[in-house]
Amino acid sequence: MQQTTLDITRIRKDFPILKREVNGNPLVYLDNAATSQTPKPVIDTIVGYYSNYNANIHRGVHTLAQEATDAYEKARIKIQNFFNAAKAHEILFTSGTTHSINIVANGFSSFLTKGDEVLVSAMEHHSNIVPWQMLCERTGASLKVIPMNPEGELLMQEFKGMLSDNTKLVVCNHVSNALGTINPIKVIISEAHAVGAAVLIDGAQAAPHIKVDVQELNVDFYTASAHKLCGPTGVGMLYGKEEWLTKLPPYQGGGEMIAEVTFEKTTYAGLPHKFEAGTPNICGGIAFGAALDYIKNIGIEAIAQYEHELLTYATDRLLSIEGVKIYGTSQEKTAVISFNIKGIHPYDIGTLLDKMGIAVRTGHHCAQPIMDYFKIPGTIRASFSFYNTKEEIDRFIDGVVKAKQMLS
Ligand code: C6P
Repeated sequence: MQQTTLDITRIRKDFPILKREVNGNPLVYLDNAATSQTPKPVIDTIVGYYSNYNANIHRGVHTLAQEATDAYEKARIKIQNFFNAAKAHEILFTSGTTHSINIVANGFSSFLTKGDEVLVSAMEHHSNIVPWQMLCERTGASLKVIPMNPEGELLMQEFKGMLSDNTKLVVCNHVSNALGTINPIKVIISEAHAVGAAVLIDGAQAAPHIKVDVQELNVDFYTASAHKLCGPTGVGMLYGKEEWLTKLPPYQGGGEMIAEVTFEKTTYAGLPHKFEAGTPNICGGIAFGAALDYIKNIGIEAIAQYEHELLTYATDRLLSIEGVKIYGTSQEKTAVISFNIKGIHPYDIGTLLDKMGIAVRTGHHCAQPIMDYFKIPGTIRASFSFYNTKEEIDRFIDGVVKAKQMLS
C-alpha cells in the first residue's frame, strides 16, 4: 500500500480540539461525516472578522462595510475556484446543503406539472428526498426511486430504463453519507441530459474528500456545506449553471435580492444576489473561504489517497471482529464505514465508545430509506478525515472489541 506524503502529526497541531480529552481519554473523533473539525487558520479568520471588520455587506460606504464586502466576495471566488465554476455569480452562499436543495426544489415549482417525473436515488439523505416530495405534492409531478443493490451501488441499467421525456429532474448524492458509496455521477448527468432533464448533485459528503469540477461534470446544480469542509456551521453553497439560475425564480423575498421595489411591483437583482435575501452569514462565508484555502494547501488528491489508506486499514481490522457486518461495500467508496454487530443495538456500542473518548455516529444518519432497505434500525458509523491516524483506528477497534465483550 502506498504511504501518505502528508505530515499528519503537523496537520493535527492545527486542530486545537484534537488535544482535548473526553471522559478521561484522549478524543478520537470519527464523526467527520456529521461535521468536520476546525483548523486554527479558520478559527483565526472568525476571530479576525469579529475583532477587526464586522459590518454588514453590500450596503455601507464606510471602511468596515467595504472590507467585509470585499472579504465576502473574495470568499465567493475561492469557492468558485475550488469547484471550478466558470463564473463567480454561479456560486450562491446558502446556509448549507439543505438550504441549497430547497432553493432548487422551490424554484422548480414553476417548471413542473402533472405527468412530469423527478428521479431520486435510493441512497439519499432526507435533505435530498423531502424537498422533492414537497415539490411533487405542489405540482402533481411523480417521484421515482432509482434502486440500489445490497453493496450499496445504484442499478445503472434500471436507471437508464427509467429515463424518458417525462423526466425533468434527476437528483442524487455524489457520495452517500450512510454507505460511503461514490456514485457514477458523470454517467448519471450525461444520461439525464440526453432526455433533457436537469441534474442536481448533493455534494455534501463528496466535496471534503474527492476532487469536484462542476464544469467537467457538466452538472446543473451542485451543493456543499462548509461545516463538512473544515469550515463553520450555518454556511454552504449552491452552484448553478448561469442559464438555470437565471430562469429559476427566487426562493425568498427581502432586502438585497431586489433591483427596485414599489408597492405595485418589485424587480429582482441579478445573480447571485437574487437568491441571497437578507443579511447573510458574513463571517461564516469568509471563514468558508479560509477553510477551502486550508484544504487546498493540503491538497484534495493527497487527502483522498490518505483517507483511502485509512478506509482499507479500518475495514480490514473491523472485519476481523466476529459478528461485524458492514453496510456499503461498493468498490468506489470514501472513508465511511457503517456497520453493526450481530445481536447488539448500534446505540449501545456508540454509548460505550463515547465513554472511551471515541466519537462515532449511531442511528439512521438521516437516511431512513437506506435503513429500511437493509431492514435495520440503524448502524454505527465511523467516518474518517485527513487528520485521523491509524493509531486512532486501533483505539477504535479495541473499543469496539471491548464494547462487544461488555454487551455480549
Ligand atoms: N449529513 C451526517 O451525519 P446540512 O445539514 O444542510 O449541512 O447537510 C445535509 C446533508 C445533505 N446531504 C448529505 C449527503 C449529508 O450527509 C448531509 C448531512 C450529516 O451524515 C448530518 S445529518
